[in-house]
Amino acid sequence: MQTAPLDPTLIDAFGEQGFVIVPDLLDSEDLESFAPHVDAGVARRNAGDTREFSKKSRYEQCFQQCINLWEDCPEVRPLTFHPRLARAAAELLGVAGVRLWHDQALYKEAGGRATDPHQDQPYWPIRETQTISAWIPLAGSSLENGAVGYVPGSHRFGVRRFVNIFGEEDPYDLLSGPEARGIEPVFVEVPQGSVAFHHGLTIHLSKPNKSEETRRVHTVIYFADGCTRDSEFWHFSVDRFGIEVGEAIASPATPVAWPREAGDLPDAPPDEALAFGIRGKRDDREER
Ligand SMILES: O=C(O)CCC(=O)C(=O)O
Repeated sequence: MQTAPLDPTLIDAFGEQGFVIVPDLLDSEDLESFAPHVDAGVARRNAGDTREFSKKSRYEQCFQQCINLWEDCPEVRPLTFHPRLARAAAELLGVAGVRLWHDQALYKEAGGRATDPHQDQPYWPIRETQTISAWIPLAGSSLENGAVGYVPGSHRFGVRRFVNIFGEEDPYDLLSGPEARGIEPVFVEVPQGSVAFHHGLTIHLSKPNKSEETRRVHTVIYFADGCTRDSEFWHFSVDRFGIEVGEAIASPATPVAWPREAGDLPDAPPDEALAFGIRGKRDDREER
């Protein structure tokens, strides 16, 4: 598969704003063929959950979060390791290579609540801040169905604050605190095939889903190859393979995504028991 370099104006915009929408990065036909497999993975992970929506936790009402689908859904693997996504991530970060931190489906059900403002990086024990997420709406996102909003430039504010958005209490509000500097988030609609990238330190949130359909999104989180572990903070992306504090994060849990030969997909790690982030739900964690 051919990949092309990104338009430099997109790279500049990402550097300035901490987020950017890359238009038409993926083919709609490709997404249409991947989408049923992501749907199937999400359905399988949630099989047996017969609760009414109103009985779910505050966190579960934000979205169904299914981590590391690439490991147990081989049909999703080519999407997670799609060379156009990974190359774009490396170019936006300005690095030669990136590894997968983890992927995750974020399915916001009809009636799903807003995702509270947060930064991603404080959930990860990665010292360096060369981290980026690709947010891929399988059928597009709209202001009605749970569009994401980003506080422009917030990745450069010097803020790295843990916000527990997954508990039962209203979390600390990053937007009304001093951290966001009073700057309003910019909400973006992402058409099918386009991909929204945000930096790990960008303050972001999403709108509730007021539509009748689930907002179906797959995401892929990357970090620059060479990044190191910064703390004992437990995380399935490092602890499954015994990456020690200070060591470079490199193991079968976090394979190189770019550069990588087209069609060369990594094998899933062997330890299935911890593979899916079951112990890694963010609401189980202590505040750092
Ligand atoms: O999909 C959402 O509602 C929020 C997305 C998000 O927090 C993320 O991709 O880091």
